[in-house]
Amino acid sequence: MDYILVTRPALPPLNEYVEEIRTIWENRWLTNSGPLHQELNQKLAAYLGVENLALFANGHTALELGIGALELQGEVITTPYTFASTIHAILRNGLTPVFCDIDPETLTIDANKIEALITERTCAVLGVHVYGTPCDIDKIDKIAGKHGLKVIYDAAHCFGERLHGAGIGQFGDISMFSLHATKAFHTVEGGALCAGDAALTAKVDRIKNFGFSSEEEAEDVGTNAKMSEFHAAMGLCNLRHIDDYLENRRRIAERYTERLRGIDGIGLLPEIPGLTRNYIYYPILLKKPYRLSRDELKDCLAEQGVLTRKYFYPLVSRFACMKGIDPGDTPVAEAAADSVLCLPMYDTLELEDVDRICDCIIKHGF
Ligand code: T4K
Repeated sequence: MDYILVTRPALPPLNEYVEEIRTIWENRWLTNSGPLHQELNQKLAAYLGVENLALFANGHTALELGIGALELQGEVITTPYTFASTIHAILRNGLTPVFCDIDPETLTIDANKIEALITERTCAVLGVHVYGTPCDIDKIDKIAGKHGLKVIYDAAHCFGERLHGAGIGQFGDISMFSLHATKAFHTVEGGALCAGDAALTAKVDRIKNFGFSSEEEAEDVGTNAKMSEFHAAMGLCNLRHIDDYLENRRRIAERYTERLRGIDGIGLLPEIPGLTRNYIYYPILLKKPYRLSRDELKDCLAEQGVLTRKYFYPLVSRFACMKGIDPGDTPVAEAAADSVLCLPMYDTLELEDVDRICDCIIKHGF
């Protein structure tokens, strides 16, 4: 059977990539902030609508090192409804995650529940714009301003999104984009960190290169998290096609929405005024009167050759490695984790396949 996977990486024509990497052979510059890296850095900052951007080997290290550069201590209020990376980035900086429940509509951190969790140890709020839906940025800003907290956004899912015309990476003290193969735009593996301030960007750029500020001085304790020229070349090629990739995703998402909207028992992502979405994932949330459980629907689709994913089940706060960390009181997040199913979504998915998937969901659910 030919399986439809939950996602497939977008790829430029092979000859275009070969052409792009030709210069690597010509100048023998393979990594360490080479010319392709620099070109991509500058083009991505313009595309994303941000002033300060640093590229990394992957999204996780961008977030982990970005948090490290803020030199925080204590507790970070965050969401359990996310990929493992978000919470690992907190823990690996010696900080304690404090889990806040999520909003039932947007599935992002519930800004109305943040203040009750603030203690004298709280240093930051880390929100995840999950599935590309922005957190309640204004409310989080106000709370952070009132209590002197840093604001960190995991924008792993948000490449290219704009909110009322502003690049989504502009919000918070730092924001991280994942440029992983499974994202709307990718550099195979890669990540980008946007910071409100140029000095912080210079600092994370040093940290990703052993803290070097010159050939003879390391100003910060660093690591190696640099993006290579081959990865940057893939980014430059994909950037030429990004508008087509996003347009295809929009058409596919619209078809799903056309078929599934208004069906009692199938919840869809909310429409957010002023948001240009990138349609990175297409999650549905099942509830009564839908007849099948989420797991039953997953199995049923798999029998038809359609592979879906339970992003994000279980909650990160339930992983074995979180032993000793308070999982908090997050019933809305628990319910979302138990009912969500991410349907196949990638730029080359055929509309006939979307129809087949929707037929199967509707036929078996009522
Ligand atoms: N924060 C959040 C909120 C995130 O969601 C993520 C990553 C991060 C931080 C960290 O960013 P990165 O360090 O990854 O840049 C995938 C991705 O690896 C991960 O990037 C993503 N989020 C997460 C939600 O999903 P897995 O373990 O589910 O991937 P995997 O290998 O099972 O692939 C998913 C599907 O994609 C498979 O069905 C097959 C298909 N696939 C995958 C790859 C890699 C392909 O067809 N070709 C491929 O090359 O984590």
